[in-house]
Amino acid sequence: MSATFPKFDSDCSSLLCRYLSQQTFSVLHDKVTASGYTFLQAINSGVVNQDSGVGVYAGDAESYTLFAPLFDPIIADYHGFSSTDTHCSNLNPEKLFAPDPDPDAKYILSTRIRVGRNVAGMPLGPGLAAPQRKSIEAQVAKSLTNLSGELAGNYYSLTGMDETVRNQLIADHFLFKAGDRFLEAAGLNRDWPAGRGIFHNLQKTFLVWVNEEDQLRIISMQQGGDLEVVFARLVKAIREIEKSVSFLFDARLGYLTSCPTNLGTAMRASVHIRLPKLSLDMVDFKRITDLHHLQIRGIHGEHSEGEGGIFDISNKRRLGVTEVECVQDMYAGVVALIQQEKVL
Ligand code: ADP
Ligand code: DAR
Repeated sequence: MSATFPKFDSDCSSLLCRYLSQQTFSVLHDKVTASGYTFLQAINSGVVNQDSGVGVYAGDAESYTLFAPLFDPIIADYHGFSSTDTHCSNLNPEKLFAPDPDPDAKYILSTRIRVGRNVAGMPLGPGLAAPQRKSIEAQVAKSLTNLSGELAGNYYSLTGMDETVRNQLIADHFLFKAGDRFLEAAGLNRDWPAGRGIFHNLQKTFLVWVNEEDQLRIISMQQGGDLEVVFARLVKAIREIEKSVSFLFDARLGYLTSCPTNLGTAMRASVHIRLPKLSLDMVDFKRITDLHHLQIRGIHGEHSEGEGGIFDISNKRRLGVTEVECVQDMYAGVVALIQQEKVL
C-alpha cells in the first residue's frame, strides 16, 4: 500500500476514516513496531473494506502505544474510555445477580459468554509468523487437554478436519467460519487453516477456539438463559487455563486483543433470543438495546442477519467495565426486551 493518504468513500463511516487525519497519517505512516508490524498493515482492513465499523487491527502490544494517536480516539469513541481511564477486572461469579430471566424457555434459546485472550510474549494474530502460530497451537492444545472434570475434552485441529464435521460444528454455532474479508485484509487468515483449531468438552458447553481472530476464544455456552451457570463455568475455565498459559495484559487497556473493540474484558456475553413482535418495530428494539449498551447481531455470527425473529443480543462495552458488569448489562437488557415483548 502506498504511503499517500488513503482514499475513503464519501459514505465511509468507519472509526478509521473518522479519526485518521492527514496530520495523524503524516506522523504515523512510516512507523513500524519492534516485531515488524507496520502502521499501514494496522489500517489496511479499513482501507480495503470501506464498510468497516472500526477498520483497524493491532499486530502486537506495541501497536497500542506506537499507533496511539489513531488508536486512542478510536478506543475512546467505541468504549467511551478516555486516555486517562484505567480498566479494572472482576471475574467473581458471586458478584453476578442474573437469575434465569426466562425459566419457561419461551424467549431465550441459548446463552454464550466468551473472552478473547492472547499469549504473553507473542505478537497478536495480524503480526504472527507461521511458526509462532503453530507453537501457540501446540502450547494451548497441551494446556487444554490436561483439563479435568466438566472441562475435560479434546482438541481438533482444522488441518485435516473432515469438511462435513467442520460445517456441522459451524452450523451448530460451535466453530468459527473461515476468516471473513475484514480478517483477510488484517492478515488474520494467513496460512489458513494451519495452526487453527477448536477444543471442546463432551457436552460442547465449554469450547476454546485457537488462532482465529485472537489466539484463544474461551467460550462457555448452553441452551436456555441461566447466565449465572454459564458465567461460573467460564471463570472456572479461565482460572484453569491461566495456570499454564500467561495472557497478554496491559494495566490501562486490560486484556489485549487484535481488534480494539475487544480490549479490556474481551468479553461478549450473548443470548439467542426469540422476539417476533418486538422485531417488527426495530426503532423500539434499538431504543431498548441502546439504553442497555447492547449490540444486535444475527444468529450466524457477526455481520449476519436476524432470522425468524431470533437475534443475538450481547453487551457492546468491553473496556472500562468489569466482566460482571458486562454480563449484568446484558442481563438487564434481556429482562427489558422480554418485558416489552410481553407487553406487545
Ligand atoms: P464472537 O466474536 O463472540 O465469536 P460471533 O458473532 O462471530 O461472535 O459468533 C460466533 C459464533 O457463536 C456464531 O456461530 C454464533 O452463532 C455463535 N453464538 C454467539 N452467541 C450465541 C448464543 N448466545 N447461543 C448460541 N450460539 C451463539
Ligand atoms: N469487521 C471489523 C471488526 C469489527 C469488530 N468485530 C470484530 N473484531 N470481530 C470492522 O471494522 O467492522
